Amino acid sequence: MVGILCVCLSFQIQFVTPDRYQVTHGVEIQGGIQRVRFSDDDRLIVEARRPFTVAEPSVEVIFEATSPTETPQDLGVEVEAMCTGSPAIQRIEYYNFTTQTWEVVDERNAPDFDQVISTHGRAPAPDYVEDGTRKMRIKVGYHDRGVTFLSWSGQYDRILWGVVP
Ligand SMILES: [Ca+2]
Repeated sequence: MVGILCVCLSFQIQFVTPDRYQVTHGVEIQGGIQRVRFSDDDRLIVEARRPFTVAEPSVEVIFEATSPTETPQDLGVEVEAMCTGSPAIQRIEYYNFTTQTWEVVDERNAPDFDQVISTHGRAPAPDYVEDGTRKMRIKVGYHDRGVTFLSWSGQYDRILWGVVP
């Protein structure tokens, strides 16, 4: 029964790409919103900068998209990105508009090749959609854990929301 439900829901899933992004840590080397809409190895590239505190990332980008509905049944995000520095941690966070906090949904050693990571929040899906604007917001950051060279970067190929209305 659960399997049938999943199949039914997956038929209804709507895919949404980012409307805009903002580089909050690091320096944009190669940009443009189109780059993060397609999985084509044409990437948004952000060069690392040493953060003010250890808790902060060296590279971080906030992405926003518009949900087809204010009250989705389900919501997830696929992140296809990589990092040229090692060792580094890749952290993916969703903005919860109800609690007005960021929630870590995935954290791992930063992949050094385009790796597609499917993420899902723990809160009810509508919490990740802003009332009125239907805005959805995530951030993907890279945290330096001892990279020994300069000029490393976070590279974002595609960000894709899947929303079940
Ligand atoms: Ca791309």
